[in-house]
Amino acid sequence: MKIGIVCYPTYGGSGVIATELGKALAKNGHQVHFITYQEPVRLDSFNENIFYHEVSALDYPLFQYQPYESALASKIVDVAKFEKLDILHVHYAIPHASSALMAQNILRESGYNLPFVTTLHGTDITLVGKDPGYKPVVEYSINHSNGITSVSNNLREDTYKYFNINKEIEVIPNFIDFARFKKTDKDHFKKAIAPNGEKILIHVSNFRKVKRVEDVLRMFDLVVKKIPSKLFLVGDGPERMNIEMLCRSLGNCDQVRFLGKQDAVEDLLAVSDLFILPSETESFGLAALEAMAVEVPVISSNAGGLPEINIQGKTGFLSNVGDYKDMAKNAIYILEDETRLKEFKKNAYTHAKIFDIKNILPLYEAYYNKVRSNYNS
Ligand code: GMT
Repeated sequence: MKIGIVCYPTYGGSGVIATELGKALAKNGHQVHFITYQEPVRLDSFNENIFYHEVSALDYPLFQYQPYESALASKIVDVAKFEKLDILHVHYAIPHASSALMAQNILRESGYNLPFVTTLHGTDITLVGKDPGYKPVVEYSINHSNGITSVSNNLREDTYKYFNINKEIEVIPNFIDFARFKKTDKDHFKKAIAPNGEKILIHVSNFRKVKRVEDVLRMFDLVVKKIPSKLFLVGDGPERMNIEMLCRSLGNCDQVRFLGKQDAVEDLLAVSDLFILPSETESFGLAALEAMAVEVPVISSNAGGLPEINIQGKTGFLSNVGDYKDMAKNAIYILEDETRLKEFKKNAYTHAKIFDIKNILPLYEAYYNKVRSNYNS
């Protein structure tokens, strides 16, 4: 198949999933065309089946905002016609689904049929999409997608709850490439940062409000009083400064390392004992799944789709949003007993295996075939 993929190319779960999916499809013999405003960050190796088409939105003094949606639709039309795409897969509804719909209508006028699949990732529904400033367009373009997938059952339910959707939404969960996310021996590194055998807790996110990074610091403050430990904060974003201030006022900065954006997250996970994700909402929680693949149990909130990947009392624990005291209690329970910690690590890995890309890729391929045959009949 010749597949076009539209996504956000920067750091972020939806772009990561779109890029890794494209890479896996290309390995499986499909021709994949990424259509984005910048080369996706995870598109880091050459494959003869992968092509990249840059969307450039013309700047003009009249524009306060560049009309990216029109530039993207025009680029899709151009790539579809020239490369003879069979299907288009857009990740994150805003504005990708409406650009895809516009491109499809333009192409139809010249006799070219291009079905498209929209994958809903989370904030395109739960935060931004349902805002009245976007809702009518989001709802319309989801309803006019030829296929709709969501990354968790919870997000599927939320989409039906917040929007008037008249189509079936297929759940295809996010996935892990175990060739990259696997436990490796980084003992020398662990000894350097935790010379006295301290436990390592880790949080990875884009430091937006929705991630509640302050709860990570507050729960860590309780944990470190009972269990000698260190905290890695990986990522960057709007809340970073507030979090640094909080760390200073709690007086635990000596135990906390702000590591900024990191490409090789798997190396940091390899030395970690516990992953912390206390988000306000989280459609899936790919970062937590990546940790589990590297045998790191998870302490999370019970928001959104998190209970679908973090299993209470088995792969970790879930608490109500904001209940950092309960999170600390659960973290101490796991960390204070080596045998228990080992058991949680093993369970985390076993559960992550369900989401192996080898299991999920065929679901996307079958779904593309179904959408194509429905569209052409
Ligand atoms: O978490 C973010 O703020 C980034 C966002 C994105 O679109 O990149 O992540 C969403 O999509 C990921 C991939 O499907 C999911 O794993 C995240 O749970 C989801 N984030 C939220 O729902 C907050």
